[in-house]
Amino acid sequence: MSAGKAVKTTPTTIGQYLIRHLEEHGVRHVFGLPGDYILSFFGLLEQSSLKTIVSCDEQGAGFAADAYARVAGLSAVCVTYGVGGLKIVNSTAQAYAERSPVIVISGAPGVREQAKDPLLHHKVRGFDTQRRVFEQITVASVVLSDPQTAFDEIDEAIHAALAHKRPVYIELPRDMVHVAGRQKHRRVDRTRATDRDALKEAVSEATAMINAAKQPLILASVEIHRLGLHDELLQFAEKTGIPIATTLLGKSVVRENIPLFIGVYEGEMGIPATREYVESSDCVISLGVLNTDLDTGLFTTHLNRGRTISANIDGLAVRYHQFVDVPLPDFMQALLKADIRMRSPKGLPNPESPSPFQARPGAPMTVQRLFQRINTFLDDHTVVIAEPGDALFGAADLMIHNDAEFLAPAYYTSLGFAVPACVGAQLARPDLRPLVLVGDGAFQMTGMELSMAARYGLNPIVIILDNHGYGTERPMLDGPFNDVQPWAHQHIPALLGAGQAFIIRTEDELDRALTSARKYTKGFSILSVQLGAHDISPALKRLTESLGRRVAKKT
Ligand SMILES: Cc1ncc(C[n+]2csc(CCOP(=O)(O)OP(=O)(O)O)c2C)c(N)n1
Ligand SMILES: [Mg+2]
Repeated sequence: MSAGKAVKTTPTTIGQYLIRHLEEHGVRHVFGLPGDYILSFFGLLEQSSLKTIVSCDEQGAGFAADAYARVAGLSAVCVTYGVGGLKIVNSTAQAYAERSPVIVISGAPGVREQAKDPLLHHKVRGFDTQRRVFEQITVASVVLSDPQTAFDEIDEAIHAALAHKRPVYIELPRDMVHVAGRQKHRRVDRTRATDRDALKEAVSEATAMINAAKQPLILASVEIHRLGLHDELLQFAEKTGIPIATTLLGKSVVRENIPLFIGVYEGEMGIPATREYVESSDCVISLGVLNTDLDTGLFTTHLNRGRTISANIDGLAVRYHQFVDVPLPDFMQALLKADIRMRSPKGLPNPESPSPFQARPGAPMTVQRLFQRINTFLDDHTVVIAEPGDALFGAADLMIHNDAEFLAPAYYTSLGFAVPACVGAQLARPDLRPLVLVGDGAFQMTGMELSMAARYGLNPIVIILDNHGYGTERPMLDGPFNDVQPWAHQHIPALLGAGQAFIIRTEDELDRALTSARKYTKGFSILSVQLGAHDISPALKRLTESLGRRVAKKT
């Protein structure tokens, strides 16, 4: 703890002002790892209502913060200069790409220390090198080197994170933490106002198109989640009887056990019945969808702009008619009030609902059986966190019980996310128990961040899909570079002084381990599921088969 004074109700110093604004925006935890350039700010955090969550490595803190922001709407990660800051470039890049509002706070040498451009430790090129890196991967990057402007800059940065749903960078030179700032000026609101006439016309065109359609369909994704429009989405579907599909990145933007949910649409990677229904729709109402390679099953989707209403944070189009200054939330609200006829579609595709699972004693585990069993294990209090790799492809077919209970970096796809993310997710939503699905390769990157779960009393269930290497890469090009050093996962609890672990080879062992994990709530459970090196999920199989067919057609 620093020897500073207790935080006053009226913030006076730059450090206090920053903390107070995080608190006011509902942030309760700050993830990070200290170093001398940020140490006094950590001292200040100790005196506030914010709880610091210290990771083993900065990247772990970055991923935990990313998950926290996805669940709670805003988060903060706090690191030292250079060696810390540059380690969270990857997690911040992911937060940028997938619209997750993380506030990156980095310490820095003091303004006075920087004056003669000395070679201080952790400096790379110039003292502004780190900020210039972050400028590329954030929507605002500020250095609080001037007490006259620091408060305004903090306001602007937090506002930008919330407005754009993307990360921002705040650099705090260490001699500025306890310096009093100036009374802030009024922030100029630069958000563009909604064009009411354009909104009216867009809704009227959309309404006419939907009402004339034989088989309208809602395709919803990640931006609906980031804007917190889950309730509006569900109300719209239920009021009109229009079925909903989601994309992988937007999985769980609506709860998946409602009759109107028809599955995850991901081109040839997805379930054929869902794909056929979506592609035969004469009016696709696409809400918050990003057309990424993975979300389109490597661009195997077939959607026609002439049959689409497409609403995004960055723009709106009804067929080929583009509208400006019609924000997605306003469009959704207006659609909800529009005169759209109710229908009751029959024969909707029914994504796999969890059928009873009978373990076959002694039967070796397969990826397909693993996911079938997990599907029966999920309940209303589970948040599924899936790591890129076959864990993510397989998880697409799981049935998620409530909205916003599935997290995955399904666009940027950085490995190493899932384990630290479960810490962020559970701290943001203590009522949920994380179920982590992670490959053995990815687990070697950040699995030791389970140390955070041990330290802060969290109880995720971590299922390691141990297929002895980089399984997703083997069908593309195999070689010894896809093997990983086998890890004895059963020894992790002894190492970390917490939790329990199981090595699972058969279906009945999986059953027993899951039952035990459900009951064991005082710490983490690791279930290391031993799989064949070439065994892959049905989703990945569908994709590789369809790609294979295409290659065959061309040759
Ligand atoms: C940080 C990072 N490094 C490398 C990759 C490339 N990559 C994609 S999948 C994959 C294999 C992952 O192996 P594992 O975690 O065991 O999952 P599996 O493919 O076996 O299901 C790799 C290395 C990546 N996506 N992210
Ligand atoms: Mg693997």
